[in-house]
Amino acid sequence: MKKTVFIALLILTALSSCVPKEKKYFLKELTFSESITPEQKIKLSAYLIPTDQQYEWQKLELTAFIHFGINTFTGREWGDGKEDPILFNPTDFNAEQWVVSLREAGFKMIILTAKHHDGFCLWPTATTKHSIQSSPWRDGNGDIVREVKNACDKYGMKFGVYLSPWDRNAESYGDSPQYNTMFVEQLKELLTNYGEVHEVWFDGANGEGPNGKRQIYDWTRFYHVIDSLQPKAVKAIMGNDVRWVGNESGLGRETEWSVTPLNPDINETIITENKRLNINPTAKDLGSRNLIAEAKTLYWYPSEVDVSIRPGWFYHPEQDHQVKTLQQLVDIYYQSVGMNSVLLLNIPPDKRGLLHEVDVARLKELGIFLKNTFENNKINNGNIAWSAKSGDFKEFTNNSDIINTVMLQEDIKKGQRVEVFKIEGFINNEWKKLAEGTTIGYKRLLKFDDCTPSKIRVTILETRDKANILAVGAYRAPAIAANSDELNLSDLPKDKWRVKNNNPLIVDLGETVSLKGFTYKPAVEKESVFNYVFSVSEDGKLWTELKKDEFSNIKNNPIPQFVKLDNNVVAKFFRFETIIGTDGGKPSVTIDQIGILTKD
Ligand code: FUL
Repeated sequence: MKKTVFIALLILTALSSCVPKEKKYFLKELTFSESITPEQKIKLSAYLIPTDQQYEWQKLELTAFIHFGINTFTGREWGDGKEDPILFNPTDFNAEQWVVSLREAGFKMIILTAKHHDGFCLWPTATTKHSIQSSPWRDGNGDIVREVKNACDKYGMKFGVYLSPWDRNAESYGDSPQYNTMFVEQLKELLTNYGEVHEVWFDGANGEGPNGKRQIYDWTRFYHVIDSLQPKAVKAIMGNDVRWVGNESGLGRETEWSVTPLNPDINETIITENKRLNINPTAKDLGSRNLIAEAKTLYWYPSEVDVSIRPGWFYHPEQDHQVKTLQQLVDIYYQSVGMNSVLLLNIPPDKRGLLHEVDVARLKELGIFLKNTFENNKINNGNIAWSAKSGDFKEFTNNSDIINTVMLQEDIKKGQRVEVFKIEGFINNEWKKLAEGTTIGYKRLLKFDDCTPSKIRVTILETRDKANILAVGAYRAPAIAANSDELNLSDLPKDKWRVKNNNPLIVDLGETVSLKGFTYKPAVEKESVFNYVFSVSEDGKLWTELKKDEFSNIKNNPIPQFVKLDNNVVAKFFRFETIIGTDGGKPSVTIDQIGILTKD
C-alpha cells in the first residue's frame, strides 16, 4: 500500500512538471519516474537546461586547440613515451603570438595539450621527470603552461587544459590506484597553480590494443578534483559537461540535441545503459523522440566539434601546403557553431614555438570573413525574443539587402525544444522557401543562394513545448574564391604496377625507382590499418623491412597517411603487410590505397 502511494506521488511530481505554468526546470540531469508516457517524457525533456558553466561555455562558440609537445619535434602524432626530453627545444617560443592571432580570428578560449599520450608534461611537475624540466629549453626552467596562461590573461582569452588520461610513459600506467593518484596530482598542479581554468579535456583515446596495459580510471575522483578546484570549468569528452561530436573532421549533425540519454562511459551503470540504448558519441541519433521514449535518464550534454586546421593534430612541416582553405574553414564553422555546437579548432605551433605563417594568414582570413558576414543583421527586430507553439510564425522586414544566410537561436536557458522549422522569403510578391531544418538549440545557421526578399518568415513547425526564440538574423556571406589544390598521393603513376599478391599486398612497380616514402589512404567505411610493416625489394625475392610502425589516431581521424623514409631506397617491388587493424582485424589493402613517393 505504502509503495503504491509512493509511486503515485512520483508520477504526480513528474506530471506536475509537465505543466508549463510552473516553469519547473531540471538542471543538467533528469531521471524519469517509471510509468510515465513517452509523450510526457518528451514534454519533460523540454525543461532540461544547462548549468551556468555549460551555458557560458556554449556562448564562447570558438575555442582554439593547441597541440604542442614532444611530437612537434619528432614528427609523430602519437609519441610512444620513450622520447628523449632533450628533443623538446622550441627556438622562438612566443605564446603571445598564438593568443593575438587567435583573438583576432574571434577565438575566446585556448585549450593546451599540457600532456599528450606520450606523457611528456609541458609544465614543471613533481609527478614525473618526463617533462620540460628535463629539456634544454630555458635550461629546464621554463613553463609552457604558465606562459600560455599569462598570455591568455593579458589578452582576455579563457584557458583550458588537455590532460591525456592515457599515458605511454608513466610506469604506473596500468596499475590503476597508483596511476590514478599520479593523475590526480597532475590535475591538482594544473588546477591550483595557474589561476582560472575554464575547460578540462579528457581524451578518450587508448591505443594500447587487446594486449596492452589496462588502466581503470577513477573518474569520480577526477571529477571531484575539478569541481572543487575549478568550479567554473566544464569537463569535456570523458567529462560529463561537454560531448565529443563523434568525428575529427569538423562535421556537426543536422539534428543536434543537447538533450540526450548519452553520458560518457565512466561507470558500469552508464556503460550498461548506453549499450541498452545502443548509443555512443558517434551515433547519428542522440535525441529523437523514439530514443527519449526508451530512456531512463536524460542529460544536458552539448556537442563540441574538434578538428585540426591541418591533417594532423601536431605540426608537421610537410603539411604546410595542406592547411585548410578558407572555404573549408567556413564550411566547418557552419557545420559546428551553425549546428548547435562549439567549434574547437586546432592550430598546432611549429618547432619554433610559433603558429606557422600559413596558419596565421588563414586565421586572419577567417576572422575577416566572420566579421564581414555577421556584423550586420539585415533584418529588423531580429533580437526581440518571441515564443511559438507548433505552427506559429514571425515575419521580419529586410531593407532590400541581398542575403544568403539565416541565423536562429533558442533561449537554451529555457531548454531546447524546436524539432522542425522553415524559413521563407517574400520575393516578387510570393513566399518562397529559403531553407528548412530540424533542431535549432543554441545556434543554427542556414545557407541558401543570394536573394533579396522584402521580408522573411520563420515558422516553427514542430516543437516539444512552446519554443523560446531568442534571436533571428539574416546576413550576406561574401563569396570565397575557389581553391583547387588536389592532394598528390603518389608520384608514380600506377599503370605499370602489377599486383603479385593480395594479402600482404605485394606489387611490382614495373620499373626500378629511388623511393622516398609511401602513402596509405584509409578506405571509406572499412576498417583501417593500424600497425603495419612496409618492405621493399629489387628482385622480388630478397626483402628489406623499411618501416614497422602504427598509423597513430587513424581510427578517429581517417586521413591519408604520408610516411617519409630517412634515406632514399632503390626498389622495384614493395610489400605492405597489415599487422592489426583499428578494430582488431587484419584488413587487406588495395593498390588504390597505396602511393609511392619519389620526390621531395
Ligand atoms: C584524439 C587523440 O588521440 C589525438 O591525438 C588528438 O589529441 C585528438 C584531439 O584526440 O583522440
